[in-house]
Amino acid sequence: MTDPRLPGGQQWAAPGKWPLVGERWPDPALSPTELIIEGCCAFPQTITLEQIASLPPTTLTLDIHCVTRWSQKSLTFRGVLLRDLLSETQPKPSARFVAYIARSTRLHSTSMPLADALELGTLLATHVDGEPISTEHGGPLRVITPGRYFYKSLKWLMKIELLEEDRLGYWEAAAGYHNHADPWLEERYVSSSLSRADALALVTSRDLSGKELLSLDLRGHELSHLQAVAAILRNSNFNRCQLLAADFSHANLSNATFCEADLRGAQFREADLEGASFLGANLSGADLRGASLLGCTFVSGMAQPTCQIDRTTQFSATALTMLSTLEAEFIAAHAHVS
Ligand SMILES: Nc1nc2c(c(=O)[nH]1)N[C@H]1C(S)=C(S)[C@@H](COP(=O)(O)O)O[C@H]1N2
Ligand SMILES: [Mo]
Repeated sequence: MTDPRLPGGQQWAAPGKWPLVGERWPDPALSPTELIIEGCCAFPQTITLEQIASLPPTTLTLDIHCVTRWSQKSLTFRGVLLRDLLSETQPKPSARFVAYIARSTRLHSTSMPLADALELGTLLATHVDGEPISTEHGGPLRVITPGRYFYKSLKWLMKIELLEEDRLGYWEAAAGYHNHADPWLEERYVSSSLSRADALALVTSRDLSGKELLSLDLRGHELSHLQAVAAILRNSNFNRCQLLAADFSHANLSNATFCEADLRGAQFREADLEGASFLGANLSGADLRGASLLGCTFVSGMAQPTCQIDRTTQFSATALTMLSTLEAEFIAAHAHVS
């Protein structure tokens, strides 16, 4: 049975357990009390949080969908509509994009077409479920962009810039996250710039170490002993592959799928496996110590069975805290956890 509220490839996170993703903390050296609005508008402004609090509030209840495949049901955000804040500044007709910049050390950012941001009902939120948004989750002011993956909802909003031309955000530029980001269209990543023929040639060489190959589709290939140390293979599809003793140590496999793959003796030490799926895979003898497992799936697929693990499959105890209770209990019961 599919849940009509859940976009494809997502799973519900445990109720009340809202995961933390991306930056954990704002830059303490930058002041959190003001919001700057500038760029293509008649009246650039600096507004205090107090002024924002005195504007008519809007509440919005929505499900959030992270690109790493977890969703969280029914969070109620309160704040002011982007539309209401911007009307004061009188955006010029040339303002076609909006960029949000965070009060963080890397000046984290994201952007989108201004028309989309307004139409989606973007909210600059101060509260969630009746409480001020916590600092880790982006308080005192965070962007909430309904209808997009959650990376379009920037934490610790410091500046709104109205732009004539788009400027790719942090994740969009650094990690290949899709710039449109509609979860109902599964717009997670842009594809690798490699042609399929070039990608297959690389795969035939069995050595992907250090290569960057987003969204590679390798379904069903015989790839035993593949060397993929520190390779960047986000969103790649390894379903039903033979990957005996393959080495993915330190690789970035965020959102990769390994459904029904033969991964006996495979190495995943220190790999980034956020949002990866191992349904129906054989992980006997595999080593996942030190891997990051937030939103990773091992148990209870609709179509695929639970993965096979045993006492020769190794996990770090700390990694289990990143999993849902169901997943963590399953691993603790069957694998070697140290
Ligand atoms: N400033 C800032 N905002 C950010 C990010 C970030 O790294 N820095 N990550 C984005 C991503 S990828 C997600 S999924 C959500 C996570 O928000 P949460 O930690 O409140 O769940 O924040 C988004 N906004
Ligand atoms: Mo995300």
